[in-house]
Amino acid sequence: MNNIIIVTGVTGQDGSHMVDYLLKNTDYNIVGTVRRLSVSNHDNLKHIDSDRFEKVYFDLNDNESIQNVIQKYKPKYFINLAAQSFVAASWDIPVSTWNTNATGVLHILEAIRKYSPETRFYNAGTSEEFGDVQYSPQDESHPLRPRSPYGAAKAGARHLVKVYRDSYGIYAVQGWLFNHEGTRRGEEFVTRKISKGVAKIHQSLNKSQIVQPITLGNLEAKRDWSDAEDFVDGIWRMLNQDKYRQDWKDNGSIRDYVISSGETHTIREFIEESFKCINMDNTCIHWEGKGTDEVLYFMDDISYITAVVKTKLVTINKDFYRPAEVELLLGSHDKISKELGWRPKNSFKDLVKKMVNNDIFLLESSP
Ligand code: NAP
Ligand code: G4F
Repeated sequence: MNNIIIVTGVTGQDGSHMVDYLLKNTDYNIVGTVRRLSVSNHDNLKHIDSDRFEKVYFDLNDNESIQNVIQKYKPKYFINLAAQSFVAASWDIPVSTWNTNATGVLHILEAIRKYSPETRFYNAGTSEEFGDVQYSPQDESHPLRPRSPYGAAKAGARHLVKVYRDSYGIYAVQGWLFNHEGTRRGEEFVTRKISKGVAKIHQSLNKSQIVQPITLGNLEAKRDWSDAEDFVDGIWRMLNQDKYRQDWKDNGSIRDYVISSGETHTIREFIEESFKCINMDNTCIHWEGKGTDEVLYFMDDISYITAVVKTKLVTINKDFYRPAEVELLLGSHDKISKELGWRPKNSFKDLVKKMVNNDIFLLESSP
């Protein structure tokens, strides 16, 4: 078997962090898969300068490409981080979401079975599979109750991963990863939308320009947010349970694990924490109204004219509400901590600060 790891989705947040992690912590050669797009989106890879890294074209909706890379490289590990990952879009493009996130995984499993059965396979599972949650914190025993086509496709993939593991003895795992964010997060996801919006507001206020409010949907949903850079190590541990588990010799059955921070926060809290990063706390920002009429204002005390100027910072648009919502996510990382020694490192506050500061830096350094 080759000294090769295939990582899919390397233009994305997790895929690019995984490449960084593997180049730093292992001696493997990394083959990263990319899609052919009219406009290149390789920004998350531009810092990589290593002769151990190469890119190949691959598409989860093209079974030929899946078979070709697995037959050609027969990798030691195949880490599938590619997906249609945006939950909100999964109602608009349900069939391609299913094809990419479920059928694509089945094609990978089949290709591994046929051409490279010793390959260890990781598929990116999600807390969205828990969906309409029954208890908190959610752990590995929580039932799968998805609320979106995205969650349903990931749950379908999970069943397939288990079927191939049980039927053919393939080392195939799928973690339940709770939300993880960072400076490489796509701009449609709520955390990045907020951090970028706050950075723009900061710039506008500094330049005495008109402030563009951030327009959002449901502020009451709760998410268990972590730093994406922490999570790739947890994935690597899941792929190497023989090295980490004390009970491996007595019970070598491969297990799927939850990775989470163990804390939950509303979208509203993320917003308030983000504004604190630009020195706007609850003494000068103020929520008014209810539901879709709710607005967050900046109350600027202009003492020389003894007036308070109210500037809109956040408004609500019902278009950003979803047909069905996952109201609460809170994960238990007890099992992976105990069995594989993984623990979260970066706190919620540090994550928010890192994201807002990065977006301020990007804005200030752009021409
Ligand atoms: P992301 O930033 O959206 O990256 C997704 C990657 O998948 C991109 O490189 C994208 O390529 C690629 N991709 C999309 N469709 C593809 C297709 N048909 N064939 C091949 N590649 C395709 O997502 P992420 O946040 O890094 O998430 C990584 C994985 O973890 C995903 O499977 C996601 O569903 C899952 N997950 C994420 C979280 C989270 O909070 N981030 C939590 C749980 C699970 P392009 O750049 O060409 O679009
Ligand atoms: O940032 P989000 O789009 O992430 P979501 O839906 O939780 O999914 C992310 O985490 C999953 C793990 O649990 C991953 F599997 C998935 O791939 C992805 O990485 O939305 C978070 C919350 C939702 O409750 C949404 O309704 O934010 C709420 N929200 C409120 N306003 C908004 C907005 N979400 C987005 N994207 N945009 C808004 O304007």
